Amino acid sequence: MPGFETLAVHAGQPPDPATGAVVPAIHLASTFAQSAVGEHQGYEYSRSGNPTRHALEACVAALEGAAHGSAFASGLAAEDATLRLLDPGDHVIVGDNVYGGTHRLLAQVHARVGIRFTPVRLDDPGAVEAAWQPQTRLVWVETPSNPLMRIADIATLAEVAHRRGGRLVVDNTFATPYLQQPLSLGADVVVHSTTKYLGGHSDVVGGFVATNDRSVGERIAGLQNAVGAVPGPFDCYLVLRGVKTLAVRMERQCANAARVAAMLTEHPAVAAVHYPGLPGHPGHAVAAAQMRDFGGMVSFTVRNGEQAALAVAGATRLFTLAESLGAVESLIEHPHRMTHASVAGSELAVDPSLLRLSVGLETVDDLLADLAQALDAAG
Ligand code: P1T
Repeated sequence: MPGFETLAVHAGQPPDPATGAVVPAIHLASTFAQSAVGEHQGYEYSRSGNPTRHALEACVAALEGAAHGSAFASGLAAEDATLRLLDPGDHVIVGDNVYGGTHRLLAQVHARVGIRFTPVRLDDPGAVEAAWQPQTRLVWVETPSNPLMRIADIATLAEVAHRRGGRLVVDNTFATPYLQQPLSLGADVVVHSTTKYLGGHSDVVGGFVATNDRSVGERIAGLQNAVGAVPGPFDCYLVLRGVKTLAVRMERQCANAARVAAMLTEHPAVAAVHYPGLPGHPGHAVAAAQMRDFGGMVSFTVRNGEQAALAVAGATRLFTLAESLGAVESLIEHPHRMTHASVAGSELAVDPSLLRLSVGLETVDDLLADLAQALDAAG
């Protein structure tokens, strides 16, 4: 089996046999000629299948160790397809700290067609057992979670889900397959926002579903075609291009994030730092066991409350104030008012004094200096 970096560069994209081109072509065609009715070269219509999309699907599936992979127009489209595996009356146990849009998708879209869900702290497997209902079909976990960086034990949750007759879905957006391969730990389905580390350059929105379960893989591919939330060929090309450098980007982003987390723990304006690489993080041991490194995301609370947090977010010069994460440039955001505004006011609301950092590839000393001046000025 080739190594991760080899798969990232080559899986699904051999040189073009017709021209020798070493990068996959962007096949813009929406339709493909048939020599007789039903006789074609594997492609009929680009919603059903597109060569550039297939290259991406083969590549990311290989990185996740998956037999089946389907690309979607966004992370939420990938999540939506996965939730459509359920029937009315089915119940989902979902992490109580997930991307705000994931909760919104459950609460405002799937709940309307009879899907029920219970948010649970997933770093406590006992809480999952306690929340289990006869109709529970899925456990949905983000690890590390957005934005609190909580760690859930994937193998333990898979064991609980399977013993009870359910499936485990892991949103692997924060970790990426370079740091963590949920299917090898027992998860049934992996979902991604490829908008983040896989794309890696803040220039494309996309999603992905990977699985080794044939019936799930076939249903997801069927939904991709039937519902039609497919990414365009150029978007597929951008994600493929990003994936080639995933390993080297991730290594440096982990190293930079570790330095940022260490610096924040020392700063007097900071109350708490959430980074699984810190030995005091409650999920440190599990993260060390199931991840290659601890990731490029860090969140922290400031001592002086929401106004101080907003002031810090407005005072950084190198960290750009923006939603999203996982790209080459460093970002700062205020989850309570931005990415998690859809849960503000609910029991899942995020602490208003929390800030989230996506640590990028700039010179780390510049990043540290920028945070220090912003905290000194505003914290
Ligand atoms: O934005 P989209 O590609 O649709 O992906 C949704 C999504 C799914 N899962 C996780 C863990 C995510 O973080 C996201 C999107 N998150 C942000 C935009 C953000 O800034 O947190």
